[in-house]
Amino acid sequence: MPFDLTRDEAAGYRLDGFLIRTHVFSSCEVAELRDAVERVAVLAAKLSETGRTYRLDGNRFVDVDELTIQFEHSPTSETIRVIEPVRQLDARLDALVDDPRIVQPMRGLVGCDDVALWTDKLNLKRPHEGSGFRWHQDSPYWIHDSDHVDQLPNVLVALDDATEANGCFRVVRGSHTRGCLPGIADGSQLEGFFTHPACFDEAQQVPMVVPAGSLVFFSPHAVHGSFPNASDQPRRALVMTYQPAGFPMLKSGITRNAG
Ligand SMILES: O=C(O)CCC(=O)C(=O)O
Repeated sequence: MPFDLTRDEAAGYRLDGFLIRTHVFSSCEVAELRDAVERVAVLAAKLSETGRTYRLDGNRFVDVDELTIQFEHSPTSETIRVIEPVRQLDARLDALVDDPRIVQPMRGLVGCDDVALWTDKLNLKRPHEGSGFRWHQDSPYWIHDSDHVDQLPNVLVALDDATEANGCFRVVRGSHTRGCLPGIADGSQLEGFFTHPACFDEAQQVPMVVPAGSLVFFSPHAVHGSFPNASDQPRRALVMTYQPAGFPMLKSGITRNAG
């Protein structure tokens, strides 16, 4: 298949815990995806008026059915930070789940001929306001809901040129090899989910400085995060997570096979 992983890519992913493909989507496709995520941001803002609001470590979250909308961290901010899951809100985003440029390499990373979606999110990282993500693995979030947590690789779809200034995504090279790592213990509500700094080498972080339309595949065990967006440019990204076909998605319990 044309988009299958090459042997070198598969070996690099096993070693590093991530893999980059640049210029996968054309500028026209990126423009369509940006329009879709902005439609979804407007819709999510409306939906959030009807949801259940709560705070974790002081930050505002709103749940509307299976949807979770996170707001930026300044106490009165109305700016959406993350929407999860998101693809069900827009046909263009739903279609992306089946894109062969994503599904074919995903089959290799999941290790199955057929794959399904596990979860997906939109990170908006707005200019000046977009907050950082502390170092974490995704697998500790999912271990209680999935019995195949090793088979939940992610793909980040870059919707803007990502730079150090706008808070590009970062992965700690080689941090994925020891399964779920212990969390920090700083008394915060989410402490279990932020990886203990003694368990990985921050100096091995690799900034994913990639053009819009690129893909970053990364292991569910890879320690990753990002710094705030201090620039006047957005750094929007969709992150989709796959699994073997036939299993239900994390939040909705519906099965969404891909491809
Ligand atoms: O987009 C980012 O900077 C971080 C994303 C992330 O950590 C996540 O989606 O789990």
